[in-house]
Amino acid sequence: MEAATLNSPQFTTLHGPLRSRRSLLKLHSNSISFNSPAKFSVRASATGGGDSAVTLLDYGAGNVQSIRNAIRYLGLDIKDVQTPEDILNAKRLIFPGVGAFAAMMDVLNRNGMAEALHTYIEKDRPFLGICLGLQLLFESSEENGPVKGLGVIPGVVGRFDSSNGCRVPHIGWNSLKVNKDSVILDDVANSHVYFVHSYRAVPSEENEEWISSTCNYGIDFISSIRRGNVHAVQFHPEKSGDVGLSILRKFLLPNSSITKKPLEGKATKLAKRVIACLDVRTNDNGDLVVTKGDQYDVREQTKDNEVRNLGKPVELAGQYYIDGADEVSFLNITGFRDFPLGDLPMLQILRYTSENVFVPLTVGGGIRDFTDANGRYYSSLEVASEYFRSGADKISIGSDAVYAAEEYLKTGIKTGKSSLEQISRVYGNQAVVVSIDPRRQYLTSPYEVGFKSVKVSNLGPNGEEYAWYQCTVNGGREGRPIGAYELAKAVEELGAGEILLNCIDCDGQGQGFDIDLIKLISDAVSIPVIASSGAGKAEHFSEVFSETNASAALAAGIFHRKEVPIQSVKDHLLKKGIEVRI
Ligand code: 1PR
Repeated sequence: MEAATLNSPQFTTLHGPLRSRRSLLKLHSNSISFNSPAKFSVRASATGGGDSAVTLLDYGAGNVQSIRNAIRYLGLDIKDVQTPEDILNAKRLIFPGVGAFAAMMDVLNRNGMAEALHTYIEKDRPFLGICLGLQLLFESSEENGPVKGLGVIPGVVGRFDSSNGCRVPHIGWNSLKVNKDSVILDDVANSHVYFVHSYRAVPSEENEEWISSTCNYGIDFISSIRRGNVHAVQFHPEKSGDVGLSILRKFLLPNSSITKKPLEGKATKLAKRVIACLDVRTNDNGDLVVTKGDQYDVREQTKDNEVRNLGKPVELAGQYYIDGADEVSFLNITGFRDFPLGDLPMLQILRYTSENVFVPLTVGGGIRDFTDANGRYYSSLEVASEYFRSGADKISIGSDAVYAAEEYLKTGIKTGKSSLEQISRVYGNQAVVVSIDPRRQYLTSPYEVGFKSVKVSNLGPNGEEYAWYQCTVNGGREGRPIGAYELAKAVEELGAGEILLNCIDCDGQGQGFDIDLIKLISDAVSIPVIASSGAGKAEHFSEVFSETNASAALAAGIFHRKEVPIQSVKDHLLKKGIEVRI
């Protein structure tokens, strides 16, 4: 096992395979104060690994931090593949394919890894491919192609079709139909697991003998394959909570004496997600705290006007994972003025959170090109890469996406140079969220402005019947000449994979989501939309899912103030017949 490098001696006990998620997180939060940057030190990135080591093929194109964390959580060392021989000599090989298919095959072919992988798999050596690590086994992929794969399994990997009403990318917790003795999926039948992808392989007579489970998203697609010791999954076990850890444990520790209760669930389809959001910023003492605004004002209405402090970021994120959050989002809300790579504690918060939280983590704030005081230039891609390396699964872009959309709408030209375009090209659009911060502007007539407006459900202060939603930048400080509708459509074209739709008017008010706004945007785009701002009770979640096409709902204040537990929200949704992950 890798020695942890945190200063705190208690921390070294946290990664044993025998601890439950609950006890582990309890220990974690009791032992370290996450407000104090001085208590952090950076963990070594790769381990040497002895005989018990798991060999990991990381070809350098994306975020594989999550799978590293999951392997270490299960108590195993990691040996990184350096040469094709490392593949051939592996005792147990994991290939977490990330990025784009063509780029991946190019790297694997150039450095001889593709051939070694083919040989390893043909010899029936223990293999687990994840996501692209499943797709590469097929004959070819249509992603930027056709591009040839390893050709071990008959079939072509194609794109999901959004014309049948399914949002692409397929993001979220969907159910598995396990249809043969799959070994690693034996204990998790009918559970939700986390998918994030736009391309998929479909079952056919030719590949039928390989298929161990399927999933439905508009069509039946292959969610896992197994033949002998060769396994591959389209979903992300390292992001699928206890169910995912159980799958990894079965592959990595097949002879483990730990008997775990089967985690069988009642999943039937893509679940609606409940997301906990942590707005993070430095308070007046220099500590990074979770804060929460009222209509984006995060300062207390007291004489000292101090920043509202609702807790420690890593502890709260860990708690929300235990409580059943389907995702956790961190928004570095002063990122627009502070350079995030100078903000090491934010990166450390991500690192420590991702060691123990096995659901997707999104981070936003300050993702843009930046030149520091010494004249050193950092591209937005570098900023995003640092976030991914620190454990983020998705990054969220706010202000910079507004500027990119304005430019695109003005010229009609995709320059490929905006942060949004660059990051989605390298990491895939499923890894890029655009966070919109609109403010409602009432109108007496829908023709008063050149932006898309709605007939509002509640009249404006002067009896206005219409409103448009003006986008803002810099944490709501500056209104821009673009509406939320126009922005959403533009960023979808520029490569956003998901939209986080806030509403400044509703933020922190507890009066419910802005249904008019969420309906407008979720009907306008074919990528998933996360409804945000205004949740005050469980009924607000069922309302937003019943009345709009939102794929997920996010809340902050009610969870931080412990007014409504995440589980109560989910129980309520289940009672209303809305499928959620349990
Ligand atoms: O512009 O790329 O640097 O990103 C900045 C990010 O920080 C954006 O995503 C922006 O939404 C966020 N942000 C900036 N200032 C604030 C602020 O509050 N002063 N927070 C802020 C936005 C809104 C939600 C909130 C929901 C739910 N926070 O994330 O969590 O409204 O709250 P509720 O359930 O309590 O109503 P860039």
